[in-house]
Amino acid sequence: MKNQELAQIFNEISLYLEMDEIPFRPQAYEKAALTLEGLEIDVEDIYKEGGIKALDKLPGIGKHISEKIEEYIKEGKIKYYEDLKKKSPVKIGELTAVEGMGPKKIKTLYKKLGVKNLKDLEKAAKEHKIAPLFGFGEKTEKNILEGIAFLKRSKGRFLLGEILPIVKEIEDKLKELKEVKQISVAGSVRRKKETIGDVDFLVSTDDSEKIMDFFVSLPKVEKVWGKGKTKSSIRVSDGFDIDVRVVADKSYGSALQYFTGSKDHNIATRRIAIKKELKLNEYGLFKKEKMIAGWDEKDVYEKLGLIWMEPELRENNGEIEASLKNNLPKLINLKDIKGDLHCHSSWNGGRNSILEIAQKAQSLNYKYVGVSDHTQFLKIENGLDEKQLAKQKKEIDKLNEKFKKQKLDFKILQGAETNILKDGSIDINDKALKNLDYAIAGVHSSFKLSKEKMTERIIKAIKNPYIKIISHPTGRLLKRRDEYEIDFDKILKAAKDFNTILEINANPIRLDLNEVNIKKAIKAGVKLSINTDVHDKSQFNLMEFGIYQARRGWAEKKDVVNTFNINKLMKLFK
Ligand code: DGT
Ligand code: CA
Ligand code: CA
Repeated sequence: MKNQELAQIFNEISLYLEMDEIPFRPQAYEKAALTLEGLEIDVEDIYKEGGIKALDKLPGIGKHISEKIEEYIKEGKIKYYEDLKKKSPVKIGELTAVEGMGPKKIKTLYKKLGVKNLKDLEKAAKEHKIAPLFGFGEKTEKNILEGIAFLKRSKGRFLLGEILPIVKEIEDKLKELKEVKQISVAGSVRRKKETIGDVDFLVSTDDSEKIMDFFVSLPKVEKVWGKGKTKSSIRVSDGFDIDVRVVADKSYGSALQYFTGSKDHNIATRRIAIKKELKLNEYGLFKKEKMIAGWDEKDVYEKLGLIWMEPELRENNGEIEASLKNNLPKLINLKDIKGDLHCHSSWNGGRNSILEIAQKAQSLNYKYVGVSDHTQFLKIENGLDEKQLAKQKKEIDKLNEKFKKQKLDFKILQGAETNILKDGSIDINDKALKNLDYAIAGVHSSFKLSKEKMTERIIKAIKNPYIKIISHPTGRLLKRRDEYEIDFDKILKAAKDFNTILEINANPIRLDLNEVNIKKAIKAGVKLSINTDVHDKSQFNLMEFGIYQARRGWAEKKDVVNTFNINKLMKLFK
C-alpha cells in the first residue's frame, strides 16, 4: 500500500509550503494526506483501474495532486517534493522523528529560533531557549531533550511496520524476473523483529548479473553501496539499506538458514554441526568434503538432528533445546484470530461508526468485535461519560438485534478503554463498568512515576473486578519513548491472581509486550489479547504485526483470548 507513504509525503509538502508562506496549497496537501490515510483501497489499485481520472474523483484530491500521485506510482518519487526537500533549509523528516515534534512546533521553532535540524534543536533546548516560547514551557523542553536522547539510542533502526510493505513490493518485482529461481527475505525481517537494521534478500539464479543489474536500478534506489556477483547493497529513498545475495540453487537452503540468523542462533547451530564432525556454512552442510544438505532449509536442520523451527523463534532463547527435545511451541497464526477487543469508534473521535467497524470485522471473518472507546478523563479524545456509554449500549444492542435477524454469526461487545489515574483508580465509576461486557484499563498520563508507584498503580487497576484487560502494559513507543518503569514480575503475579488479561498491542510502533515479557506471561499462566487499537477501520490489518510479536514470544493459540469463541470469551469476562 502506497497510501501511508504518500500521506506522509503530502504532509511534509504541506509543511514546506506553509513555511514558505504560500497560501492555500498547504491546506490542499494536508487534505489529500487525510484522504489517503483513511482510504481503504490501495491508491495504486485505483490508479491501475481508472487512471488519473479515478484519482481526481477522490474527495480532497484535485488534478494537481492526482498528477503527483501518478508520478509516485510510476517513478517511485515526486520531483516537486524532492526539490522542496533540497531547497528547504529545514530538515523536517529529522525533526518530526523527535517524540512530540509536530508541524506547528517545527514552524515556530524555525521562525523564532532558526531551528533547522536535529542539531539546532538540541542546542536550543540545552541553552533553554525553547521553554520561554509561547506554547512550549519547561516540560516540553525537557521532553524534547529526552526525545533526542532516545532517538540517538535507537538510531539507524526502522520499524518492521514501516519496512515490511516496501519489502513486499520489492520482492514482488524481483519475483517477476524469469531469471529468479527462488527468492526470500532473510535476516531480521524474516524473523519479524520489531525493529530492523537492514533488509536482506536471498536469490538463487543462474544469471547473477541480470539480477544485480535489475536490483541496483530499482526506482527507489538512492545510493549503490556496492555491486558484485554475489552481493550488492543499496540505500532506498525511504532511508534504509538492502542487501541482496545471490547463490546457486543447491546452496539456497543453507544460505537461507545462514542469512536468516540470528547470529546467536547460527553460532548455536554451527556448534551442533561441529559436535557431529560436520561443517555448516552458507554454502551447505558438509561431511568431510561431501555436501550432505544445502538445497533445502528444512533438510539442513534435519541433518543436524534438529526439527525445523519458525524464523520468529531463532534468537537462541531456548529454541535449539526445544527442537532437540521435540518440544517446540505450535505458534499462533493470523487465521486463529476470531475478533478484536480494542477498537475506537466515532463516538470518541475515531473515524468510523460502530456499524462500519462491525462490517469491517465481518469482512475479516471475525466472530466478534469489542468497541472500546476512551472514557471521560481523556478529554482530547472525547472520552465518554456514564450517560454516553449507556446511550452507546443502546446503539450496540440494536445492531446486535439486526445481526441476529440476519442470522449472522457475529456480535458486537461493548467495552471501554478506561484510564488508570495517577493513584491507580479508574476514571469512571464501577456502576458504569458493570454495564459493559468488559472493561480495559490503560495508563495514558503521568508516565514518569517511580517504579514502585507505577507498579502499584497498575496492580490496583488489575485488582478492580471489572477491569479485564490492561492495554499497552509497558507504554513504550518504539524509537520514541522507553517503557515506563514497572516491576513486571509483580504485575504478572497480580494478573494471574485476579484473572486479568494483558494486551499485546499490534500497532507496529507499540508492540508491547516485548517477546521476553510475552514468554514470561505465558509461563506464569497469564492470558494475552492481541489488539489493534484501531482509530480507523483500515488499521484492522495491523493485527498481522501483533501476531508476529506473539509468535516471537512463543505464544500458542490457547494463550490468546481473542482466538476463543464468543461463549468461552464471555465466560472469561464473567
Ligand atoms: P539487523 O539487520 O540488525 O536488523 O539484524 P540481522 O539479523 O538481519 O543481521 P544482519 O543484516 O547483520 O545479518 C543477516 C544475517 O546474517 C544474520 O541474522 C546472521 C547472518 N550473519 C551476519 N553476520 C554474521 C556473523 O558474523 N556470524 C554468523 N554466524 N552469522 C552472521
Ligand atoms: Ca539485516
Ligand atoms: Ca545485512
